Amino acid sequence: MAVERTLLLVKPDGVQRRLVGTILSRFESKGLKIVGLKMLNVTPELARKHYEEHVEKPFYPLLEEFITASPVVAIAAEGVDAISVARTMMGSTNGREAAPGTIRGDLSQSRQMNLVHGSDSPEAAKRELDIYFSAAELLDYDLNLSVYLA
Ligand code: RTP
Ligand code: MG
Repeated sequence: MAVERTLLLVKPDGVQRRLVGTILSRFESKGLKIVGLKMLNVTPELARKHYEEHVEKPFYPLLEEFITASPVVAIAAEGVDAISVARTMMGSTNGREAAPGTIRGDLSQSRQMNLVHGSDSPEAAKRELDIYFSAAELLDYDLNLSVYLA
């Protein structure tokens, strides 16, 4: 059990389908803490960095076209075992095979347009958080209710 940070993306299909709030809400409701949040266009250069393990694969050109087509929302999320918790919530890659109850299983029917990305290991999370966020954009704060007290 360790507190981890993970890089999550709402992919272009999630933004196009106006599911940003829904997807963010699922992670928040689960108890993950948002420590960074931004909307950006993924450039081809950024896509090659992010998906470096896939660059030589046959599906890469289509993946690059898809991920650069319109903005994404990048989320840095923190929690105990946040990396695997988020991956479990996302479901398997192909939306048609992803289990009901998962984000992809409930909301996607596509192998490519599967709404979300989540880092798959601590090494990947560190690498991907560095790609999408500067140190200053990742915030340390306590969750406590006193901010609501008048
Ligand atoms: P992600 O990296 O985006 O969190 O997704 P993942 O681990 O579940 O899947 P991965 O194998 O890493 O693939 C990265 C993304 O590439 C697209 N893809 N298209 N057409 C295809 O055969 C194919 N396979 C993968 C998907 O958008 C997938 O999430
Ligand atoms: Mg992956």
